[in-house]
This record gives sequence, C-alpha cells and structure tokens, in this order.
Amino acid sequence: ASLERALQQALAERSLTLHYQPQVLSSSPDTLHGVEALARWHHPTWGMVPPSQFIAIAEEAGLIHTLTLWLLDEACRQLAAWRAAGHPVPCVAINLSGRSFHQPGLAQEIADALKQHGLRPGDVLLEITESVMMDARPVTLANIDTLHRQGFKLSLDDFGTGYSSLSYLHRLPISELKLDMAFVQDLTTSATARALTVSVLSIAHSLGMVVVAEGVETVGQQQWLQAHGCPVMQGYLFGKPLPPEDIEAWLGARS
Ligand code: G
Ligand code: G
Ligand code: MN
Ligand code: NA
Repeated sequence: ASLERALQQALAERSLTLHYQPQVLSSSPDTLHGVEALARWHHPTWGMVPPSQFIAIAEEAGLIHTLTLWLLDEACRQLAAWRAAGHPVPCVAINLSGRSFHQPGLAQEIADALKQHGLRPGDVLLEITESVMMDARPVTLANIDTLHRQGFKLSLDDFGTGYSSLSYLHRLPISELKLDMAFVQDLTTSATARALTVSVLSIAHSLGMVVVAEGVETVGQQQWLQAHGCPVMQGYLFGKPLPPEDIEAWLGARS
C-alpha cells in the first residue's frame, strides 16, 4: 500500500523517467530502426524499483492507465524533441499493459497524445503481450481495431513465450514480432532454438511482419541472425536502455 502511494506521488511529481534502448537494422547496425521506451523509477530512499514490480503494482492499484498515458506523453515529447534537434530517431516503441486496453477511450487517447506533439501514428509502435489477448474482451478488440484503422502498428512482445500463440497472428493486425531473448540467447548452443527461430522468421516473412530479435549480446548471435534474415536486432551488443541524452551520443558516435 505504501508502494502504491509512493507510485501515485511519483506520477504526480513526474519523477518516473524513460530510458530508451536502440533497435538497429541488421543490414546496418549503426542505423536505428527505432528505440524502445522502458520505464524507470528511482525512489529517493528505495533506489531503483524494477518496472516488473511497479507496473504490477500500478495494475493492481488501478493506476496503470494514468501511468501509461504519462509514459506515452513523455515518449512522444522526447521523440519530437530529438527530431527538432536534428537527431534521426525513426520511431519509439511503447509497452502497453493489457489492462490499458480495458479503457474504452484508449485508442482516442493515444491518438490525441500523438497529435499534441505533432506526431503521426507511424511514429510509435505499440508493444503488446499475450496478456492483452488472454481476456479478449470486446473493449480490448475494439481498441485494437480502432488503433489499426487509425494507422497504428502493433508489435507482439516476448513472442514465443508464455501463451503467445499463432492464433493471435491470425486474429490480430500485428505488424511486428519481438522474438523473446530466451531464444536468442540459446542460438549458438541449441539446435532447437535455431530451428524455432528459423520457423518464426519464416512465418513472419510470409505474413509481411518485421522481426525484432531481443537480447542480442554477442557477435555470434548477431551473425547468425543476420545470416538467417532477421531484419532488426536489440540488445546489449548494440546498446543498453539509455537516458535520452545518451541516445543522442549513440547517434553522434555513429554519424
Ligand atoms: O527495462 P527492463 O528492465 O527491465 O523491463 C522489465 C519489464 O518491464 C519488461 O518486460 C518491460 O516490457 C516492462 N516494462 C518496462 N517499461 C514498461 C512500460 O512503460 N509499460 C509496461 N507496461 N511495461 C514496461
Ligand atoms: O519489454 P520487454 O519484456 O521486451 O523488455 C525488455 C527487457 O530486456 C528490459 O528489461 C531490458 O532491459 C532487457 N534487455 C534488453 N536487452 C538485453 C540484453 O541484451 N540482455 C539482457 N539480459 N536483457 C536485455
Ligand atoms: Mn518490450
Ligand atoms: Na520481451
């Protein structure tokens, strides 16, 4: 309960921050495909509270919608600021909690946030997990449908784990799959991980979806993914989640 109050205060004070992790083109790892926004909360006495923890608390406390809209606004503001300063950031990926999709106004609120910062739907990628689909209520499906019709792109996060299934690819307007790092990290040691990754790449290719390999840490993983046609990579090999000014430095070091 005290964590809940602290989170409420952090939201009110806007003391949460976003870090951004580079997502790079396999064909040109110095070129950004986009950045993923990842929430960070540095509490004055508790220190860093991991997002897995405070997102879950926000969901239980009914604060997730407020949190999501704040994060969205902040990410849009940052993207517009980067571009105004001449930094070529193509898009920003935002993680959306399944609970946010229970809000009937979500699609409109997302559209409004972008408009406020002079951005277009193609400037953000909305990352969802199977939690969005697990309780596929009409309101969730209506939000997804509205977002799709407005030109927003959906990315299926953590693909290959949990309950993510092929039926979502069939039923939902998904444009991107994020191959879970559990597969990526086993690529060089496990023939099964390689076979599954080849299959995911093939399905995505046939369906016209982009694949982002997550958690790429070694040159061996990078080379394997490159050789097998994975178009986008994300991981410590290219950059950790960084504060906004370090993204500018990242770009500066590569131009
Ligand atoms: O950044 P990494 O350190 O630890 O993130 C841990 C988990 O928290 C990831 O699964 C990530 O998707 C989730 N996460 C990070 N930021 C956000 C956010 O802004 N919203 C939601 N819903 N999840 C987030
Ligand atoms: O949203 P998602 O669940 O995909 O969150 C990405 C998580 O993965 C974040 O916690 C981020 O800090 C973490 N991450 C990103 N790149 C790497 C990596 O190369 N190795 C490891 N171990 N974790 C990573
Ligand atoms: Mn993600
Ligand atoms: Na993931």
